[in-house]
Amino acid sequence: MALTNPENPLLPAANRTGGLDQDWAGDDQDWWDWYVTLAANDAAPVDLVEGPGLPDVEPASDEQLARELAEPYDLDPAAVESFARDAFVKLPGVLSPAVVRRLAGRLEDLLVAEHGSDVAGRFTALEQMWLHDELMREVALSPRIGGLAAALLGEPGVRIYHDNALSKEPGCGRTPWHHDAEHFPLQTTQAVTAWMPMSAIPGRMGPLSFARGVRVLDELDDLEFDKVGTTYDVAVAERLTERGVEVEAGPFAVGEVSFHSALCFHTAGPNLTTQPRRALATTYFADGARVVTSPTLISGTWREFLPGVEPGGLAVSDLNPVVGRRG
Ligand SMILES: O=C(O)CCC(=O)C(=O)O
Repeated sequence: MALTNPENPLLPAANRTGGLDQDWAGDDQDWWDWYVTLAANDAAPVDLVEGPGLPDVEPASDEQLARELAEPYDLDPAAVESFARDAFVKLPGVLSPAVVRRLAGRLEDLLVAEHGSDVAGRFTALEQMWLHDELMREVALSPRIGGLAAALLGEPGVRIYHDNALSKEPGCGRTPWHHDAEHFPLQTTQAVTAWMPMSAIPGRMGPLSFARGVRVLDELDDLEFDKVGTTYDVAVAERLTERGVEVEAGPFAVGEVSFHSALCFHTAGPNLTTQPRRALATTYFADGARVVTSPTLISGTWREFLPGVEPGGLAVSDLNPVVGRRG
């Protein structure tokens, strides 16, 4: 059911008047707390079931982790074609269970340190972990992951926009339908996010789900973003159904990583398990891109990710090294 609150209490007071063409007035966690209110959810309460747990293996050592994240992935040319056609691809075995186990442990520590443990039902996030945590730095600057981003986009070099931890806590509802071209304030759509689950993610835990097709945006272009309620999310879902757009909503295996382009419409279901649904998500964009001239509040705290870069400027700062090169 679509909801339109004339005032969304999670929208910062400074953003309540006016349209989208304004800077986000809160911090990154405020953004996520607001953003998930834009998703429609079934009203009926559902019992939470046990999650899959973390991979049942010894965590990787520092050396194992660094070696694996530096090694190129053997990318099947068919996967490059399907990314170009579908706007996303899910790749098996990008991370070993031991590396996932090690990262999941570190992520737990970082999230608890930032948000505490009383977070049931929320979507808790962390950004720019790579600036202060060695393991997260290995992931964000990984030649393996960055190389995949460059190869899938067909770009000689890609820069990091930001890293992210996305923890959909037990009982948290859906992530609204969206595409990232309006989230990243970039003049290019040559941008991609690697979404790296920190466990297996079965259907009831809210795996990231993708509308298949690089031209899906053409079907949805006329729909108006709703900054206070769920009308946009509902309208996208209805339109996708009407137009027969296929949605890939399958589970993720341990070590499987998805890459979705800025053009890809995606959503995620609620987390109906007792385990947090956690993923690391790193976004890359084509070297040479510029920032749009009018970033919107949907771009959240973008200035933290491109410090010193002004609207219209070249998207380059000390925090945006080139991390991926096409092999
Ligand atoms: O993790 C989620 O539920 C949403 C993530 C997302 O939208 C993204 O990484 O682009």
